[in-house]
Amino acid sequence: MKITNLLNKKLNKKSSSKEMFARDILKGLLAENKNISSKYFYDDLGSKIFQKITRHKDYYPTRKEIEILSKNIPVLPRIINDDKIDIIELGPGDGSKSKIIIESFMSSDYKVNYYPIDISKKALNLISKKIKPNNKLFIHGINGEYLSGLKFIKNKSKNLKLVLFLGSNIGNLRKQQSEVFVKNIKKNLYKGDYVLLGFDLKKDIKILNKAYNDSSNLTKKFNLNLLKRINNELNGDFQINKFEHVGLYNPKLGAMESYIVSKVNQRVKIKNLSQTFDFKVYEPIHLEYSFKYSIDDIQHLCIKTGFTSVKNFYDSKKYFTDVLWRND
Ligand code: AVJ
Repeated sequence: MKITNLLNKKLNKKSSSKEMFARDILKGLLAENKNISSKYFYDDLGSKIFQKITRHKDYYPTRKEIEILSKNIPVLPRIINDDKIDIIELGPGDGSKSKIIIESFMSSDYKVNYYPIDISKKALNLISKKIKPNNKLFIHGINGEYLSGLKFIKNKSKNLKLVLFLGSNIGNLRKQQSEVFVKNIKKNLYKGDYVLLGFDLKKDIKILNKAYNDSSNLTKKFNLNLLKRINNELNGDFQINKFEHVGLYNPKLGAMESYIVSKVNQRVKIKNLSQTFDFKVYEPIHLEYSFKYSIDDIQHLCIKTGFTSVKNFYDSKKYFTDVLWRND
């Protein structure tokens, strides 16, 4: 698989991303309401734990989305109705969903160019093991930010495009941010191109709570791994067992939120930040929003961003939806 590196080559990449991590942690832990961005979950161990979460019985989104894709995606090649396509995936994960989509286009005799875009080179290597090129399938990994990857591909090829942003990754963005993000996707497409977006739907709160507080404590491990990451990369001395994980649904926001809560009054030192941080007993650190959408919320986003809704695909329980929009 060909890989293009769009990350800043002038700077030493490792040190610059590490510096950004340090800056963000310092800012987040000095804030009035302590917080750490969920984008930092995915170091090597974090990505592995997330993989396990996606296969756990309490975490329905991945299973439901695979059900949707397996059942419905065979109609996509007919709806799109061409003989070649650029499939661009923002954050391909382990490639199991991508594979279903690519194969359905290939069996409809399309020539497919598949462009997975990921900030992590490791993620791209995983994809190159899982999905192999052939005479109908060309694969070109883009190591970089989503939007710079999209722009690069737009300049390179005028083929009809289908952008995949699956797994309800959009749920990590606040409503305002998601609007900006989808508008930016649109700017990097031509007229007639498509996007397929995965949204987790609003549902019974008990089901949500189970999914984000799984019975094997994988989510807890996933969240607390952030403290481990700070210990490893920034020389922190967090005692992980003195913190607890809390996942809860905020009905006003329509989002699952996760927090780490200090179990005791304590002081933590982070050497590389030359700083100590005081935690009061029961003081929270906010980690993640996972926004849940109603059909109306999704329709609203579609209209606001100027796309045309083509079709919504659902699993049998309507827990999740993948929506197909066209850039008219
Ligand atoms: C990867 C953002 C889709 O919000 O469900 C899983 C991350 N957090 N369990 C989600 C996550 C806790 C996941 N996304």
